[in-house]
Amino acid sequence: DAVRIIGVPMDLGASRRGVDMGPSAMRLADVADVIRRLGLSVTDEGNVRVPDRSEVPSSPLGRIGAIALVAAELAARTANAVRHGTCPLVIGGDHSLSVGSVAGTATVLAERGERVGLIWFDAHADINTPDTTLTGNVHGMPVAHLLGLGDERLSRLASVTPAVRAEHLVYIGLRDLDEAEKHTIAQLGIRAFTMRDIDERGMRNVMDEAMQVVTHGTGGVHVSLDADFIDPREAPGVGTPVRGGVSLREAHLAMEIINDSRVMLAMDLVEINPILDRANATAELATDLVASAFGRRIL
Ligand code: DIR
Ligand code: MN
Ligand code: MN
Ligand code: MN
Repeated sequence: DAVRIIGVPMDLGASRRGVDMGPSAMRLADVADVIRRLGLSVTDEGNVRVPDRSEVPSSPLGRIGAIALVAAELAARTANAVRHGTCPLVIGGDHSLSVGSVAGTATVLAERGERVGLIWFDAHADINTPDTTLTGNVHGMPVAHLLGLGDERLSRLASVTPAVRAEHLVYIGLRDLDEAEKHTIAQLGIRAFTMRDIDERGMRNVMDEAMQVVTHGTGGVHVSLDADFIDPREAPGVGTPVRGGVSLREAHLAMEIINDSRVMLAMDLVEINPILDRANATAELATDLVASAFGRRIL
């Protein structure tokens, strides 16, 4: 079993600065060695090249072109890793990068006549389009584009459109949505587990049902984890903290269940913001979560 780390030091999809330092924070937390100690062979491919803010338009929507170019490069790198039977671990970077990573996984599965399942761990649904967004921030839009909506520069990065079908997507951890996003989720019939579902039913039940959704009729699963999924008391160093998130143990249990299932083809770990962190606590916590997803066991 092999893992390829791909860094995406990008914050072009965000208005607040800082998540471009996420890949450095994860490397300082020794993410490669931590995975290696699980007995996996790990290569760090370094970073995808991201233009500086000074090189791109200053309006959030004006940056879509630059984000699309970064995402296309990331899609190619992700696809290459998956095609070779290795698991890409994409460390970000704002969540807009996932239009590229998930497109890469979807492209390889399409070559095999299969579709990708997607688990989106996030406080947010990230399902705005340039028409519905209230902020202009592209990190609030990757899911819409993976479903084939929005701007064609972001929605056509995979060899199949949409990259992901609504019935193969599941959300876990939602607690902060815009009205238009709630409407889109209902209209498309997307399976969404909010914090209330986790509170009422427990993470084990939620994950069992989620795994059924993303494995039914798919050839494998892409896991996209926004660090704001975890409660900001434990993970303060994230792009957009929202109170009332999952506990550290709930997050580990979710990762352990993913590892048990053996279906994960690729993983994104995004939205780490060292500027808001206590020392490097959030990247260290995220590194531990990655370890659980790649097979670390307590006993
Ligand atoms: C909001 C916030 N829905 C937006 N989204 C965030 O900007 O579209 N996503 N923070 O991570
Ligand atoms: Mn989020
Ligand atoms: Mn975000
Ligand atoms: Mn997100």
